[in-house]
Amino acid sequence: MAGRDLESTAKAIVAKGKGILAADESFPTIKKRFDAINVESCESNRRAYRQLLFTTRGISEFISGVILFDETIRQKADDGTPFVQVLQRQGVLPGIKVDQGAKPLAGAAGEKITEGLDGLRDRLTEYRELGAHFTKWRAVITIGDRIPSQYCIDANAEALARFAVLSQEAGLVPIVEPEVLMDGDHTIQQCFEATAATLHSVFNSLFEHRVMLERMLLKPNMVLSGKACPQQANVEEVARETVRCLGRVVPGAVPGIVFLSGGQSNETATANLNAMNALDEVHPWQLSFSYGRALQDPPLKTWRGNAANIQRAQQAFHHRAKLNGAARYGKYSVEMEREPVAERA
Ligand code: 5MM
Repeated sequence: MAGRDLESTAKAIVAKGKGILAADESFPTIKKRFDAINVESCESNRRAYRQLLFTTRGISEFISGVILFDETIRQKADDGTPFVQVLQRQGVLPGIKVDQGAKPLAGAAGEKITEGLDGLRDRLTEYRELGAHFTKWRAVITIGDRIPSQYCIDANAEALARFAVLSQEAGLVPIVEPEVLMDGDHTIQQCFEATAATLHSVFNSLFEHRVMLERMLLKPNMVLSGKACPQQANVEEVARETVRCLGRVVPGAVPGIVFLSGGQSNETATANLNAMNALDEVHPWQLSFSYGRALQDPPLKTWRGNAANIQRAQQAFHHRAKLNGAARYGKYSVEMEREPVAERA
């Protein structure tokens, strides 16, 4: 029964036309985002900002789930309603980031390992009681001079698999996020190779750790040229190479792939997802989004910590979610970027 529930939850998260809002920025990351708009990163500002996002009317048409941070899953709206309930009333599933960040990997200069396995079983039980339906763990893989090493890839894959099987044991759908960073001057081909090697190792570990693939989701990077690569692959190439890479290594039992945006512009992240869904080829998984920056940039920059801007910020968030919803069908166009934004109270 629990198994069947997890399968339906995983499928509901990647329902047609919908994707995930990643609002799980840890303290250092949200501080970086707030610094950019000159807003102090204190508990009340973080609560006010997350409330703005979660109370945007009509988001459940395009957003199926929200990934929360430990502080956020315990916070309440102005009227005392826990955020978890605010989301549930909207018809949006609350999830939780359970990793404790990427730290330097001993013995591997320039590479990282994600921590957070100690005590995870107990934390998962608590998150489940707080109302979470799914979990997320991010591993970071860097492309550079003779990296990523197989050692780094395998160590992260092992941790991802331990996280995933513990989540399923706790009745939570794990979102497995191995991110190959787009920082650097590598080519799209180098990204393809690093992504394929990473996913190969991740699925090997998931299998060895007895993770049920039907009850999980994968959150990978797209296959892209490095940010500083002089030869930037275009949208069609990114779509083709990403789907070709995933086709080699992601088993068909996985119900959905929810891409991270990874520092792409809002428009590019939407256009790339759209191009993948518009491809004239059959694949077994739903191709969706789990964007942080590419969904939050417009509302964040509109809000700027001023309560008078909340309504316009919510309109900006709703519009960005709607465009990504269209990209789920391959029906997004650049002209939609300029369409008038609907009034919502
Ligand atoms: C890669 O980051 C994830 C997706 O966000 P983007 O679409 O902006 O790339 C995101 O869920 C990420 O895990 C959090 O935003 C940041 O987590 P930390 O723990 O680094 O603050």
